[in-house]
Amino acid sequence: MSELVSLIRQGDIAIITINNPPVNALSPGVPEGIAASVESVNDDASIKAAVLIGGGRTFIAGADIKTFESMRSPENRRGAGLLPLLLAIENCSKPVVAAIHGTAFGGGLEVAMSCHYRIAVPSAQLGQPEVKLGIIPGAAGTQRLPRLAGVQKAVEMCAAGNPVNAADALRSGIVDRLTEGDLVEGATAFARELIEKGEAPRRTRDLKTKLGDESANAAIFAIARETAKKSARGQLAPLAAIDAVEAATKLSFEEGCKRETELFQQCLQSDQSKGLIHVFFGERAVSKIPGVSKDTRVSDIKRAAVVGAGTMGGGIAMNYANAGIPVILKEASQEFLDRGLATIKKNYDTSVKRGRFTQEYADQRLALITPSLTFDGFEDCDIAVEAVFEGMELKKQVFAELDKVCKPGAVLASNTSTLDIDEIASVTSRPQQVIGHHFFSPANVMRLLEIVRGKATSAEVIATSMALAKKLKKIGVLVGNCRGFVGNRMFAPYQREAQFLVEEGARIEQVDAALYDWGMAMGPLAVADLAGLDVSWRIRKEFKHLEDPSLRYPMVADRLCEMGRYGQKTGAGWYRYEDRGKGPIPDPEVQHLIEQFAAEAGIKRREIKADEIVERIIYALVNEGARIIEEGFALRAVDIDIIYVYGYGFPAYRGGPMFYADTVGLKKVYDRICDFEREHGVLWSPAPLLKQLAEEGRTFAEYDRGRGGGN
Ligand code: 3H9
Repeated sequence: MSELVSLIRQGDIAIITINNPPVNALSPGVPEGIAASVESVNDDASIKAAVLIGGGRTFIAGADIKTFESMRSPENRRGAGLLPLLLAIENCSKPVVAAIHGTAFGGGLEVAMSCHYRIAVPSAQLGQPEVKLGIIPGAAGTQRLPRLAGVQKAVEMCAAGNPVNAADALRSGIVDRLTEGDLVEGATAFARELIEKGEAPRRTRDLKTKLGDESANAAIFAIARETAKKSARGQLAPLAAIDAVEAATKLSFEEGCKRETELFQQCLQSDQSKGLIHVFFGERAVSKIPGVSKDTRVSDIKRAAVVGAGTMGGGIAMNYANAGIPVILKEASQEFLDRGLATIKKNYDTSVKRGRFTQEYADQRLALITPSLTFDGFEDCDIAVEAVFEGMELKKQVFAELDKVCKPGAVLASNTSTLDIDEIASVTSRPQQVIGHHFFSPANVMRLLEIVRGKATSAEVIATSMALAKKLKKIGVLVGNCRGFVGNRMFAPYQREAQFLVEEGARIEQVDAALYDWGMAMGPLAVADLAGLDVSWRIRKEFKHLEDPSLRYPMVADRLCEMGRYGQKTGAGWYRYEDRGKGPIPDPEVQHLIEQFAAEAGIKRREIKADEIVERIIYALVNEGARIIEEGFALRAVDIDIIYVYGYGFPAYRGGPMFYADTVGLKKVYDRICDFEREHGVLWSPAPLLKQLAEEGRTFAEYDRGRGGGN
């Protein structure tokens, strides 16, 4: 039929195959190809049934997300022509069987549901993940799914966006049968049965029995809305998806589709969908590194070693174990080793209790971790990760030792969050093998891995680290070797502004609430308490000699540390903590301390509104981010966005700090930063790149594209 969609015949059954690698997205040409094939099936009297299948590794993974930008324009607002295609499939006069392997996601599941029957292999995944892109199903998914799977299931799948496996899909009625053997054979056998039984096409849109009754549905929708408000705080699409499924229960199929299209378009036009789609492509863009190609050699990491069994080291060892890689965990003393192992065990126990892992799985993972007080066995490891206390001298000692004991090709990685990788590498005979692997706490949970290249780090070690990140189920982002690298370098002015604001008159909890309500996972001062105020205090002391004494300095955090208030771990920091797991409690003693300090420093206190709090704190990120891009320590603006979304709790629906600045408009952001410079001085001097882009009327995304990167 076409290159993208082919039709072959097996006797009186037509096999329609979609060939649009890698994921058979419904790109231009694919819907047209399917429509033409269906027409042939209708027109050819000798064809009695059809099978629709995906070529390669999957069924259809959805609409082509790259086309969404053009779908935002007013002339293209009818759901990319998919609704008529699906009606054409459903109206086919011969039974059409969807044969599903890999993923039937989004528009892919919508296509499958417009077929009259569905058969899947047991490993298939089916889902309506659109809310993860800030949109809702736009080709009748919210209308057909409740007719097949019932209202409860449809609401869950459309509002949360999580896929179901084939067994679940069978139980809930989304697929009609599973086949263990060859999918084409299974599907043609199914089609043959339908022909022999003389089954007429069964149109999903005509099914009504699972649409439930109004009072039971009302409870389902009310609970779903409550859940979505909590689990997808601030997001529009999950609520819109629930509205659309509700429409399926109250309106005719045609009217329901109209309502779905309206809601789909509202979501598609939102900044939230732009932000989430930016993050979807960004996650993939960060793996593209100039100078590292598909041909760059990647070492297979089969055995690992971690030095340091503290919070970070233990979490890192768990990552390796969870990926099935045996790992030695080395500590200097039995006491620290026992403590580290006890924490690891507790983490696994918690996961078992919460139902994330079975006991057997947890036991297997734990057995992959070999505790040790010596470097014995390091000679067989393909990587050694140093995760000791954050201090240059100690790190150098460890690397000198690793250089002696590790085999020549081994990767030597440091988990430092701020220290100079080149200085660390200088004590080894192989700086090309040395790299930063900066994990984020808790290391077994947070998805970001900042991969820090030193000046000598080889392309092979970078490629190996990127591939390893994937294996560890992390998102690896390559950054350059500057103080704090990308994430923590930007976090310093972010924290600084939060502290200046409390000195200037905002309450601690007001600063945190402003950022939380704006979408951050936690407020900045609550985060500081969680991370431990002593950690950044130690780093500030290490770099004190580099500070310019004429610049304003946030004093209160140092004062809190001097008082032994290190945050949650000592029961007091910016807040007080009474019980572990209970929230922070505002502490009048700290408030008093701040007021006293402000008076001594001559800072005039005033009322500060939430908008200003957000601007001061978020624009501080943007300004530093722009400097980092210009200085080349981040490859692209999108790399910074991914770092902040996956490492710092930045709301994905705002796309990351640099993308968010694009949505506000760089001129507006730049002007505001100039205001701040006038009010607060040189710490706010605008980054030259920001100034340049603002003056040229461009965005960071355009800047990325102009340099051949980004989305
Ligand atoms: C939708 O369907 C809306 C409908 O209701 C209709 C409305 C009218 N489009 O992830 P990978 C690219 S919304 C375009 O590395 P994996 C991806 O960028 C859609 N491109 O592979 C990458 O490109 P590159 C609902 C897509 O095996 C390459 O394919 N569907 C799309 O790790 C390989 O991808 C979804 O949200 C796409 N739909 O994972 C599913 N999908 O090589 C989104 C992928 O240049 N996709 N690409 O970097 C996924 O979740 C994963 O890609 C999948 C495969 C699990 C399928």
